[in-house]
Order: sequence, then structure tokens, then C-alpha cells
Amino acid sequence: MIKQFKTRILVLATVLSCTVAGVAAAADVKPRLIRFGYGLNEESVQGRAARHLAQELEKVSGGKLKMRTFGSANLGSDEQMQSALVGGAQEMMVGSTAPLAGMVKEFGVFDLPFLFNSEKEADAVLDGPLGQDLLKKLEAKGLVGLVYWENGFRNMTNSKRPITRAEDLQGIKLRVMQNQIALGVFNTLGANAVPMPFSELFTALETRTVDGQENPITTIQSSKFYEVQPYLTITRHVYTPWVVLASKKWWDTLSPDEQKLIRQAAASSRDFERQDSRADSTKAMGTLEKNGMKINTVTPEEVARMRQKVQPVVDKYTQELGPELVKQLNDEIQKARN
Ligand code: TK8
Repeated sequence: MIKQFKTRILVLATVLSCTVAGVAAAADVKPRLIRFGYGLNEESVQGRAARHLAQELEKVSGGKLKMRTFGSANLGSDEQMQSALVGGAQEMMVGSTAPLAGMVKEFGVFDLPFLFNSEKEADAVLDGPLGQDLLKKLEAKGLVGLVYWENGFRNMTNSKRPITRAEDLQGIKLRVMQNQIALGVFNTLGANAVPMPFSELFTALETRTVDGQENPITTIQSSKFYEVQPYLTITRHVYTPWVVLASKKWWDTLSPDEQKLIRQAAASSRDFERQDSRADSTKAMGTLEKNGMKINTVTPEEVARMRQKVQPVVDKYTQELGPELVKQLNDEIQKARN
């Protein structure tokens, strides 16, 4: 009888402690305000995922961890926010991998063109050993890399002409993301590549400071590039991830419980964002058509030609990034492909 009673108490205690841990009530969690910055506007996939992250964090922390989100680069461009995080002036952000290559050069692998064939391959590499190792490298530079969101396969837009072959890029001033690989790739394809932060891009297109740019369909739609760019060419030349980052300086002041809850909410935002991005991509394409964009797709033969054309750039940067790293990347892609 007594023994049975004891067992019951034990079971009850276990159930209780599990529940409490889940709600973080007994955990070491202090009320905090977290500033989270991103570059696209509030109606973008980034905006929706940022709000999801804020809600999730509030939920798992029982309302203690509050996140305030700032879209449209209101806290600065990706590079400016990266610096603010390193210095501890801002807690969190999401941004592209391309400008991160300035801190951890290996992030440049994602600017090598024509690597991934599908989102599934990208997910496998990013959530697998290579992607996770790259995130760990950020810590020495003052950043904590939490999860990858999908920015996506990039396509070209411009105000001059449809791009049916690489030669059509001749004389087109094309804004590219800010690293050497992107610059090398687009100059080699024949464009005049101009590196520029995303936050300055719409105005640059509107004033014809540049003729074109390249980004995923979802961004072309949410940033309303169709208002200033009549031509869209589907090239899917590169897949860019976004990385959710925290300031290491700030992160180190958090309790292990707080860090765990933030990681948990970040993982939920990753799953939400990828699903949303993929669903939105199809919808966005319709919106671009309705808004009068002239859309063409480069043929597989032309993609093969472009690939050949940029091979010297790929070879050069494979040496600089590390041939073992690029081999690992290709191996992981092959594994996901089969
Ligand atoms: C937004 C950028 C954007 C990226 C770019 O801050 O720079 O073109 O694709 O998503 O990170």
C-alpha cells in the first residue's frame, strides 16, 4: 500500500516537473527585450517569419522573452547589423550569407553558382555537417549562428532587355551582393557588376544608377521591383541562405535556459519560414505576371554555357575557400541528390 502510494507520488512529481520545465516557469529566465532586425519589408517572407519567431519566443518563455522586430533595414543594412551584433549594440538579426563572407570567408561557398538543384538539397547541406560547422565558425568573430532560413534561388531582373544568353548581360550595370565571388561571377558572365547593400537597391534601380539586380522571386515581389524592372529572367543561378544571428557578447550574458528557449524558437521559425517561402514563391510569380513583367526562362543549354563561362571563377575561389570544403559541399549535395 505504502509502496504503491510512493510510486504514485513519484509519477506525479515527474509529470509536474516536466510540465514546469516546458513552460520555463521554474527555469532561469529573466524578462528581456530583444531587438531583431531584417532587411526586407514587413510584408515579405522575412517579415512573416520574424513575427513568427517573436510569437514563438513569447510563448515558450511564458511571456518573459519579448522580441521587437525591425524590418526594411531600419536598424541598418546586413553589414551594419552584423557589426552592431559584434559590438553588442543589437541582440539579433537575420541576413544573407554573402556579406558574412567578409568575416568567415567560407560562407562564400554559397555564392558559387549552379551548385544546388533543389531546396531539398540546400536544406540537407545547411542542416547537415557543413552548414552547422560554418555556423560554429562565427563564434570566434563575435556572432552566434542559430538557424538557416531560405532566401532562395536567385533570378535576374533588369530594365534593358530579356536575358536569353550570357551575351545579353553585356553593358548591363547589375547590382550584386557584397563579396568578391559574386562580383567575379557576374563580371565574368559579361555584366558590369556593382556591389551595393540591399537597402539602397530600390532607389538605385528607380534612378537608373544600376540597370538590374538578382534575387529570389519572393523578394522581387515583396520589394516591388516590378515597378522599376520590366524584365525577369529565370536563371536560378545561385541559392542564398539567410542566417539568424545573435550577438555573442549578449548571448554570453544569457542563462543556459534562456539560450535553450531562443534556440527552440529559432528552430520553429526555420520550419515556418521555409514552408512559407516555398508556398509564397508560386504566388509571387503570379503577382509579377499580373504586374506586367516580361518573364523568360534561360534554356538548359544556355545554363550549361553560363556554367562553363564561370568555371574559371569557380576554380579560383575553390582554391581560396579550400578545395576540401568545396569537395565536402559537392559530396553532401550528391548524397542529398541520390
Ligand atoms: C536583405 C538581403 C537580401 C539579399 C540581397 O537584407 O542582398 O540581395 O538577397 O535578402 O539579405
